[in-house]
Amino acid sequence: MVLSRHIHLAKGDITEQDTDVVVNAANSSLLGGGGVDGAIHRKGGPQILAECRSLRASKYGRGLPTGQAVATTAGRLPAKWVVHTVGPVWSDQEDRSELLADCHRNSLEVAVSLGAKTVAFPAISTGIFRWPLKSAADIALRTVLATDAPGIEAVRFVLFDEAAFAAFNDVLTTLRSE
Ligand code: AR6
Repeated sequence: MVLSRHIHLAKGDITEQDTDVVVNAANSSLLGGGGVDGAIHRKGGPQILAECRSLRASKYGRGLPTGQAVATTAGRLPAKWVVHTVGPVWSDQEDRSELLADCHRNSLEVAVSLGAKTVAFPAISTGIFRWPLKSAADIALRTVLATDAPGIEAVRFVLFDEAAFAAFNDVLTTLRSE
């Protein structure tokens, strides 16, 4: 595996990141929720929700499909843009890994189209959507490393707690030794 892109792991809160883009683990309604989504709307203020509502009205009347990504400005957050993506809900009946990979690929593609240089991701789907941490870390890191994203210089995974940080750190250490 080519480790050309700078990947950093940080423990912390995605709403405090000063990267050009922060990625939101949204739901298809784009109208907010708990977890990362709740924190981004709470701290970012009403402008983000207003833009999400107009995206619903103009382009995504049926909601943003799982795996897709779309940008708004970042309101009062330190970032310039929020890229909202919808992770898959974990299933032990069906392999939805490609949808989780799509979230990362499509978020990077949107970030490239915005001219962003730096992107922060949370551990998409690992909270309310119940995806096991180690598996999510494996998919997220492999996908970001393998995606051609011209102009993106650094990607930061912002992990909220010790368990998430440890899972991403273990996987990244393994990938770096492959
Ligand atoms: N900064 C960074 N990571 C966080 C933060 C934060 N402020 N808050 C939580 N996490 P989740 P999902 C971690 O539930 O699983 C919403 O209702 C959290 O510990 O935010 O993709 C949406 O509207 C976990 O590791 O996202 C959807 O309905 C990770 O971020 C649904 O939840 C993701 O947890 C999406 O669920």
